[in-house]
Amino acid sequence: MPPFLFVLLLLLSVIQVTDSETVTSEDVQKTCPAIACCPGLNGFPGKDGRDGAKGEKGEPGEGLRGSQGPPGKMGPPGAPGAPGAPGAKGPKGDPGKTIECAPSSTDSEIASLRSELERIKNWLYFSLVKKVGKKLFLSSGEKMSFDKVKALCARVQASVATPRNAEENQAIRSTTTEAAFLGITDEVNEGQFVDMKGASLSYTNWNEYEPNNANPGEDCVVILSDGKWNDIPCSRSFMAVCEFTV
Ligand code: FUC
Ligand code: CA
Repeated sequence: MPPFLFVLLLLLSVIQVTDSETVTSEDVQKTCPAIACCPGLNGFPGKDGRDGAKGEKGEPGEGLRGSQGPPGKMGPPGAPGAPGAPGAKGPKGDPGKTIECAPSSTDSEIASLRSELERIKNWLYFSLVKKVGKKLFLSSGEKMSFDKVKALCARVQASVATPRNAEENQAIRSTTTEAAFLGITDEVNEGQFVDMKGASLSYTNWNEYEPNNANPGEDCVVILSDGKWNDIPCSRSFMAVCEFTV
């Protein structure tokens, strides 16, 4: 066979194969050396290039809207409102009933009551009550501690008997035949005897050698049967004598 005929046949067979079969990369690798000399055939696509630069943000999508959520918590109470306007005037009430009033005391009745009161006071002053000026001294006839004497006198709106002069001292002494507490102590400052309001004394009638604070803690004072004073322990029991203001 002549050489040009051989080349012609070879070209024809190659064209037939290209038209009738899909050429794969493998085929190319297998066949390329044989067709490398063949002009006019296109190469295969190259590999994918690198990712491009990030694009601009797109418009919001138009997806489906979700269902409505549950109601929120109740808010705090509001400030109280202004007071309302006064209500309308009510209907007129029923007429009142006439009742019989007790007759007021007559002058003669008042005079009678006053007279009776004076007689009762005389009975009291005759034996129990001693009056000096605007003061009344009265004994309960019982012995008790100083604290109880204070409480008893306070309960009858009086105070513990406190002589301010010899006349009052004699009146107190005559209310009882036994020693009685006086409204005098040195509980706050030992040796400084004061009255129940803390005021210093302008009148005293101490017994000889008294006050001596014997039996440690003699912070209270009693009036003895002869009218003289002695300091004694407040916890001991003596007669209660109160003074009232007329
Ligand atoms: C005197 C008094 C005391 C007590 C005693 C028995 O010493 O001063 O207070 O009464 O006697
Ligand atoms: Ca004493």
